[in-house]
Amino acid sequence: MDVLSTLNSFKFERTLNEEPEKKRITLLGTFPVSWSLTRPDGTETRGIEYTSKNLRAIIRIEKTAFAPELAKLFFHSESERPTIVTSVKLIQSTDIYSWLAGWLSPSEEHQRQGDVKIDIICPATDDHVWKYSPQKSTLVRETPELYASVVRPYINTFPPARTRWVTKILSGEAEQEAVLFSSSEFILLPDMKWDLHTISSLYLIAIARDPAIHSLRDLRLGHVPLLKSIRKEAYRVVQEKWGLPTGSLRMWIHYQPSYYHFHVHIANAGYEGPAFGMAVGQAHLLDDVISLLETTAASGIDILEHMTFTYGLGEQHGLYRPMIEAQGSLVK
Ligand code: M7G
Repeated sequence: MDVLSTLNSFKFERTLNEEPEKKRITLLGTFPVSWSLTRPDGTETRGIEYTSKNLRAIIRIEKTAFAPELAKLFFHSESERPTIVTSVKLIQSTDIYSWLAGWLSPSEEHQRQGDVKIDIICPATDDHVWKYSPQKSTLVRETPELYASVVRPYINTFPPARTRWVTKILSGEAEQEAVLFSSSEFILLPDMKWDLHTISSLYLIAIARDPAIHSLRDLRLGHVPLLKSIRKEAYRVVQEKWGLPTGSLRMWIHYQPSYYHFHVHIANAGYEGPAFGMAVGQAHLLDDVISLLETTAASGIDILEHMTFTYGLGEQHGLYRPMIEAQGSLVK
């Protein structure tokens, strides 16, 4: 089935989240079992064969940023090229101020990146539905004891399917044409959040090969060479491929992450805000983590194992209830 026919077979159920400030909307619905998409390498991803029911799916639609090279194509200019604004309507005009609604043509340049980026998760689990639903966040303090009694058992409940996308990338089964760097320690590739065009919102992910590192909590002094290698190779790649200099990247680690297979988020330093997973408490700068591990090395303490971490949890997060109940008596 071609991509458009697949998309059109989506049966809308309800809007999960509206985020006008991010020009994004998230929908819940279903795809028929015959759902399939052809990947860039020609292989197919399809619905699960053994189910006879429709597949629950989440679709996120986000307006893409304007590429800088589009600027000259907005209206008639010295260039012979056609403009990309094909229709306009005046909304209002007062004094020296006027505002209009405009419609863009699918010009060649414009088509390259698309008007919208559409993310599909199919079949979507309950965890996905909770993750993409709007919810109030509460701060919790995770002591090493709470990690051992609440968080670690929570991580252990995850079936391998939860990180199957990671193992597929690491084994070479998925996204191979996109890989930017690969070594015996980690793999570097574009994050699915990136539209692959807009350099100002460049977003890469480095995934460690060692499945024993579940999160920030598991990092030890022995992992510093891995962390430094991620930092070095990320800078080398973005310099060679996109001409971005040292200092142009922000690299961070989420705690809590959604996926407990260690990875580092790498984004253009100019791309920031809590909406992009950089909230205080959630995002830990890679540089700071390296420094923390090195500075405390002499004391012989595995610092990240012994720290108390404070972070926000959405009320639908799997850890929310157990953490709130367990920490109640500990908050002083
Ligand atoms: P996280 O900190 O575990 O959770 O990061 P978050 O999603 O709450 O940030 C996982 C990162 O992996 C996110 O930045 C995702 O966008 C990215 N990601 C997730 N999946 C399922 C894929 C995928 O299949 N391919 C790629 N390239 N990136 C993914």
